[in-house]
Amino acid sequence: MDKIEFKQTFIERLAELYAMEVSDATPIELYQTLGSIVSTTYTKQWSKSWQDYRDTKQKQVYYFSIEFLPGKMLKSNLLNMGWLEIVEEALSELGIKLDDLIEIEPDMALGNGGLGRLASCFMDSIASQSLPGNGNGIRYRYGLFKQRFVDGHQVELPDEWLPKGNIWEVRKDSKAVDVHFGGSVHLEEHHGRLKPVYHGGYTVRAVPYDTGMVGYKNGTVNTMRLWDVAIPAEEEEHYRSIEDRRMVEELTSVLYPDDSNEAGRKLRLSQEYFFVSAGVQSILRYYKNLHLPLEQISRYIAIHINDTHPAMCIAEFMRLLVDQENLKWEKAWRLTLQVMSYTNHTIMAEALEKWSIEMMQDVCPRIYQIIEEIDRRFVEEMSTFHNQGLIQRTRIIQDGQIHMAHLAILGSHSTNGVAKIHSDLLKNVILNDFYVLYPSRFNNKTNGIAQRRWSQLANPAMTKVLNQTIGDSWHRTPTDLHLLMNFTEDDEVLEQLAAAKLENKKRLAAYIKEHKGIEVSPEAIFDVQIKRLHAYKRQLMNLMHILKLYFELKNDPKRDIHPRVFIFGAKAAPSYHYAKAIIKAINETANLINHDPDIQDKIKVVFLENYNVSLAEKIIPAAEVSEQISLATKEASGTSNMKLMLNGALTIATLDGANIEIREAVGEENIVTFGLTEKEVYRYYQEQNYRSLEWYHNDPVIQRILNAFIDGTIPNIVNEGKQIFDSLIQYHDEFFVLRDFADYCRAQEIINQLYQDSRRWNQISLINIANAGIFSADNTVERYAEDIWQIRPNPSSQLGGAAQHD
Ligand code: Z57
Repeated sequence: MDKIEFKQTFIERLAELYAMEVSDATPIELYQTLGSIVSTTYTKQWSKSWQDYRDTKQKQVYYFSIEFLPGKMLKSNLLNMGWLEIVEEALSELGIKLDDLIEIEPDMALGNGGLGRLASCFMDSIASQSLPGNGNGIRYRYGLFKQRFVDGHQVELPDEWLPKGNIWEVRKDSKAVDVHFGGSVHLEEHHGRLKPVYHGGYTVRAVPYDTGMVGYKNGTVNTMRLWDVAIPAEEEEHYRSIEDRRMVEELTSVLYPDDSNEAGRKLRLSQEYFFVSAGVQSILRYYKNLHLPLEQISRYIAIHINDTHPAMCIAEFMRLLVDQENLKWEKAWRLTLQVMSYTNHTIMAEALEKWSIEMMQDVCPRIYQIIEEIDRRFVEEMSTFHNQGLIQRTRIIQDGQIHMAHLAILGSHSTNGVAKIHSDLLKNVILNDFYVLYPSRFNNKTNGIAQRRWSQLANPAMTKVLNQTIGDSWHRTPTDLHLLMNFTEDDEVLEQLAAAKLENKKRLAAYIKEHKGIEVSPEAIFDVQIKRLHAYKRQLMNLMHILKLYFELKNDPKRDIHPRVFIFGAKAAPSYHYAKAIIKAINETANLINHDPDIQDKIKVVFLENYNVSLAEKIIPAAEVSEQISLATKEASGTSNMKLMLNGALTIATLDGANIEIREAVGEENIVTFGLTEKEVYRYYQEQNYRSLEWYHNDPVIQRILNAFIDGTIPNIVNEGKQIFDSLIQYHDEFFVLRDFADYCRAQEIINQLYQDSRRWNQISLINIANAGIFSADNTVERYAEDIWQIRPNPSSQLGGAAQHD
């Protein structure tokens, strides 16, 4: 489609939809019109992709995730269709700013943070690599809450994203399946086999809403299928009371707002079984329509379990094969192992899912029976070869609880971590017992990001410089960013990249002014920490360093530091009081510092509200310092570290998660690391000799800072300040904040020094961009495809699978 054609189509479509002319239409109508053109265009390719997969019986992967976090899709779809520039120009000739229409779309926020965003980055890359892959999840009516600050406190507002109209989804009533909950099950003998007989309980209908996942200029459009719940027409009489109906509606009503923390609620377990059962049933129905032998299903189908939330896939698949398809247990189990694979995303104990037997019996009694049988056979089989201790530690059911990670590992052929250090910790420490039993199941797949969204889409200024300097092969082959390494001494390129950064900083400064009323200088260092608020991520340590600078400037207003703006974006789980206390403390400190004339604008603190994908797209291109300061071993991978690096920020990092691989990629001179190492952290655990109180007593700087939390220096945080102080002293500073603090300050001073030499700084920035290509999710999903899923690019995609040229 060329510009003239597009303008014609746009005018016609607007007339068809609204009987209007451009000059009369509101931005919403213009947005709907553009969205309609985009979706009707890719729909042809969508059904073509789908038919290709079916007709040629290609193996497909189904990525089961309880969260997806795509953000806005209009610009991404335009980019991937290759339409972005033409549409931008054409609209502007019609007097319309594309950016204004983009703002209309609500963020699709069906996820909390890293886990959900990773799933969406993978959806983009799977389609962009012409891989046959589908998402499977829940269509929550309310996405992650909207965050507001009231007197510095986080307040949560519901995220009603659907009434605004979701133009990308297609409801498919004909593909609905029924899911049974509750009641009881007993087994009866039937022709020599035990068959389940269900009593009571209730059946709900799962109705899919499909969304096209548009690949990058390759004609591939895959499907993200999200399930909504409905009351089946023929079951109406079972749901007569309002209470019963409400119970059903509740199933897909809200996303649990806890990241890396398990609530252990019955509704959550019901949500898990709902999307697992609906997804697995629809996969099996599809497979049976291919008329292939069930014994060969693993040649055609792979199911991926994203964290343990969908781990019941294993039991549900067994249920369908054994109860419905009459396969023998042993055969069904062999197929299940071949089909299933699992990714672990955390070693934090509080995030590892366990369900009580009673609750699971209550929600899905047949699934419980099957898990019990898997567990029984495991114990029986292992008893001849292994010691009881090992068996008891690895079995699924222990002390009345079902360990979902154990189910996921024992019921799949692959378990992977999400960064080298994380996968090694799984093998050698956290899951070592399982590694001893099944060493070949364990592997690493370092996370990756949707490169094009986090460069071309979010950062057009930098993109322009890169295109002029190294061409545009990096759009499809992100590792071609390495061509930039030829320009480390090229002053013109260094200046141009710096100019692009300055432009982005000015835009962010305007956003900050508009939304917070805070004036920040674009000449200051933009220092960014954007991620969920969690104690292990140590936003508190960042705040303590800010306070240190503040006190130094108060003592000596002439102290020469380069002006810095500390930017935070973070939501806290509504029930996570400690995290909320830290939000309050940051907000009050911001108030204190930003209004103190003694500081002369040398430091500013900005906590932007409602951090989400769209806000990330505004912050990241403007960032110069990337705060990745979790306690070593705690952050499985991190992904904002990759996004910020790609946009030329210098990372200040602990040796945790993917930070380690970033250091390997850029070299030690182009990253600033500090803090305890993995080995040192584990030594402290072993010797149990960390005394945070001693670090407080022996360090007057730490004393002055911690006292500020309880002596009124930071105003209005009487309770929060005490809670924070106590966490560090009385409760022994679980995440070694005091232990790492001095080294963190040393690292921050290095950054301050480096910034004085702008050429050196610009070189570091360039080197970070140049080496970010390996963190493209394109590469990551390619490794999953080859090593775990055994799927290949669709040979009839517009790129013919492997040959990839624009
Ligand atoms: C979540 O966002 C992550 C792990 C979890 O177990 C849950 Br629940 C939610 C995050 C990790 O904390 C990050 O380190 C990682 O980069 C991300 O998952 C994607 O793997």
